[in-house]
Amino acid sequence: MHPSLDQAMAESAERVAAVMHTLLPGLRPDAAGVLHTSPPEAPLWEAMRYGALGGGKRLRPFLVLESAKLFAVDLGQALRTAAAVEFVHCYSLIHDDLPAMDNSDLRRGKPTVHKQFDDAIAVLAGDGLLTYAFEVLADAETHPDAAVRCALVTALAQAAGPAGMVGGQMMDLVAERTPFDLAETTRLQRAKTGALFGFSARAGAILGQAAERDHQALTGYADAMGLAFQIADDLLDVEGTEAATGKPVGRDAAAGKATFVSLLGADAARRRATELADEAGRSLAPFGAAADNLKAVAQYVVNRQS
Ligand code: GRG
Repeated sequence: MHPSLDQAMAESAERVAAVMHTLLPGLRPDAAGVLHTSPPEAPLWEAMRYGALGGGKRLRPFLVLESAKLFAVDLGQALRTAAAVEFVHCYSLIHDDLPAMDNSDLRRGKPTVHKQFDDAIAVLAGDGLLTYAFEVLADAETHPDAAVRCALVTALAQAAGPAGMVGGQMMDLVAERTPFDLAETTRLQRAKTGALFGFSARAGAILGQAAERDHQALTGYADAMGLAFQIADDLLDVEGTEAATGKPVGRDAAAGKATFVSLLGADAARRRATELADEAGRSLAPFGAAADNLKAVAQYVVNRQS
């Protein structure tokens, strides 16, 4: 990775982690302000913390912070938005790992939430993170203008919901028993993975009440970058190792699922990912050098090992 991107991503991850820790404290007072040392709901908060804190590349928060910089958005507002999108991402990983879905034991190099706790707690921890993300966005601390908060909530709901990530996950289940072609696989991945990247890249424009053309430039960037990310993910599933990725590999082929690699072949998939990363960079032309980190991250997602 380019040293300056490496440093920028590490700084962003540290800042977002601090806000996520604050938003997910170990013990919380109840509605009456009483702090119980061992309340019955404690395992839920513990599982939410386990699933959300520690580990992960924190890519989506990085996109939020970099997009926020383009519009001189207040850092505190950007960090809360970044934490919210990471909560949604972590919820999706917790549920995706469940026996009813991918049935994975390892995530981010650690036992998955249902392995560490149990299936029921993992379902609740995912539900808790998902709903809490919207509580964070809807809070006046995220933005003083209620219309901006409402736009954030709407955009994240669209990205995460049936027209976005969850819809993509449904298509993914169908893809296990129906051969998907390239167009169908692209539509699936745009929804399952790309929609949340799209929200993250546009979040700064929403917070900064930017012009429509800026939203469009960032949408174009995220669309190409998200597909490049997914092609790289498919390549890692074939060529990567469990030790480097921190999660099981070889799952797509075992499930008989069409991927960009199975459809295009590894070499053509790699070339396509590189083209898409370049295309993502070109979409950012209106922002000039201010978008250099976003350009660099599009190249990084193609070349990453985890
Ligand atoms: C409601 C039971 C139930 C399940 C829904 C929504 C959902 C499950 C799954 C969403 C789809 C999903 C998990 C997509 C995976 C996208 C992806 C490649 C994730 C890995 O992202 P990285 O590489 O991970 O950014 P880190 O760990 O670095 O954050």
